[in-house]
Amino acid sequence: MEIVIKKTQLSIIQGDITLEETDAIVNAANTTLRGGGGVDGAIHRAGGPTILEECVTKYPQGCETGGVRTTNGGLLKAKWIIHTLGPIWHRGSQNEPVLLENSYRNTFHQAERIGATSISYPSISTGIYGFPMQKAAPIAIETVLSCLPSNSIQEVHFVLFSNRSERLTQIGQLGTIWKNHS
Ligand code: AR6
Repeated sequence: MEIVIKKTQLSIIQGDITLEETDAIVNAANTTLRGGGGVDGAIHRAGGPTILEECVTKYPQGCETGGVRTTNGGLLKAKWIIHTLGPIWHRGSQNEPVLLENSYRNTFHQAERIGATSISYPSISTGIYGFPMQKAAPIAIETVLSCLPSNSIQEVHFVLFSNRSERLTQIGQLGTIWKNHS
């Protein structure tokens, strides 16, 4: 599923983000930036040790919720990994939607700053961090849309890895929002 809004092409893709060929891919990391499970583990495994090396040397303090830290893409096709820390879901009691928005917005603007023309997002916080997919999907798309038009980003991929029903939920939500914007 894809659509062009304000000259940027947005696509929903099913697959493994480590195979993406966009300039930048976003990592749903943790506060230490030392790797972990989920998409974080997959990126470090596929990208090799230079990603962790740069995290350790450049970012000894790790990352705060909603923050961004950029490293090389190692063995991946992407030039850059933009690591962000999404919020842990506490039933919505700790400002999680706004923190998730910050992750999407800050990674998008960081991609623009480093001169990326394309970016791939995983579904931040919806795995181990427990953010409900139905709530996260509209935040993801609305926040990226609010960053458009962009001087540099021509392509945005939302890469979904999850099982079929979650995927359909997200695609349905994104589709509705897209319709309202087109
Ligand atoms: N490609 C695309 N999406 C993926 C991939 C992949 N290869 N692998 C998993 N996903 P999660 P979080 C999806 O748990 O919730 C880590 O341990 C997955 O299906 O990776 O932000 C970090 O170090 C889900 O929809 O990230 C942190 O400790 C989405 O990516 C913690 O997990 C996000 O799931 C962060 O938790």
